[in-house]
Amino acid sequence: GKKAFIAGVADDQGFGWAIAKALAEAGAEISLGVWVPALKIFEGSYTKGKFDKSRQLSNGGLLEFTHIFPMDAVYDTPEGVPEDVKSNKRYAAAGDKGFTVSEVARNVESEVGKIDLLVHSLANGPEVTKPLLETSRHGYLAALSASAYSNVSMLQHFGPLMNENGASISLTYLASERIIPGYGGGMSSAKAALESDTRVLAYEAGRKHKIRVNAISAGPLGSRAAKAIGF
Ligand code: ZID
Repeated sequence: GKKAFIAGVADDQGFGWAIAKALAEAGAEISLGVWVPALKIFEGSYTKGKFDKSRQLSNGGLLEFTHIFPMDAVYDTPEGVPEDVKSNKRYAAAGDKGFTVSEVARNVESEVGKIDLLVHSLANGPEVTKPLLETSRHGYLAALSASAYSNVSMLQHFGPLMNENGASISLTYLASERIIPGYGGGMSSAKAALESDTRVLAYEAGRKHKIRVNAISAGPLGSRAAKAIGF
């Protein structure tokens, strides 16, 4: 069967979860990258059976995750992690195998092996509720880092461990090309970057790794992220 790695699942409400379920229905083996600050709650809810209803598959089985890796997609290498993050309780608890994109890729390679499907289902924009006109440089760059560069980094580090004919997918939003008030903080800019990068990475990673790179412009879903911005 195919092996999938999905970054950006922290409950059973979002696109990442729905994609995990669809891929499991199709027979894939699923591993997750869970944002470090959300990891403990996710694992707690998972073991306590809070997701059992949404884990049900049509064959009567339950959605299983082969591996769950702590991850923070705004960091690429351990050298790039600031001291205050390193010493943060939740980050320190993530273990010594690391949570940066390069470390997660290495951990996936040694614990899961080569993968066929790479899913980027994550975004973050600390100033998303502010209009672009009022967004700070810091907020703007944070949105681009978490929501767009994270995809570049994932392809950079996971590309070499993907099987030929594999595919990567990310989730974008129409606010990249049309004005949608409320999608602020540089999130519209981040999605525009994500879409442009998708074309360039499809060209580059297509040649380098023989994989496809795509993005889906999603419709509305009442995920945690969407509720946070009142959509
Ligand atoms: P989600 O909260 O389930 O997933 C986002 C995940 O990202 C969470 O699990 C976070 O823990 C994780 N995360 C945040 N920062 C980091 C980090 N630094 N490292 C690792 N993980 C991190 O929400 P979701 O399912 O809505 O989001 C998944 C993807 O779908 C994101 O790229 C969204 O931008 C995208 N998307 C969602 C929607 C929506 O409606 N939920 C829409 C379009 C795209 C959309 O906004 N009309 C109005 C709005 C929309 C569509 C139509």
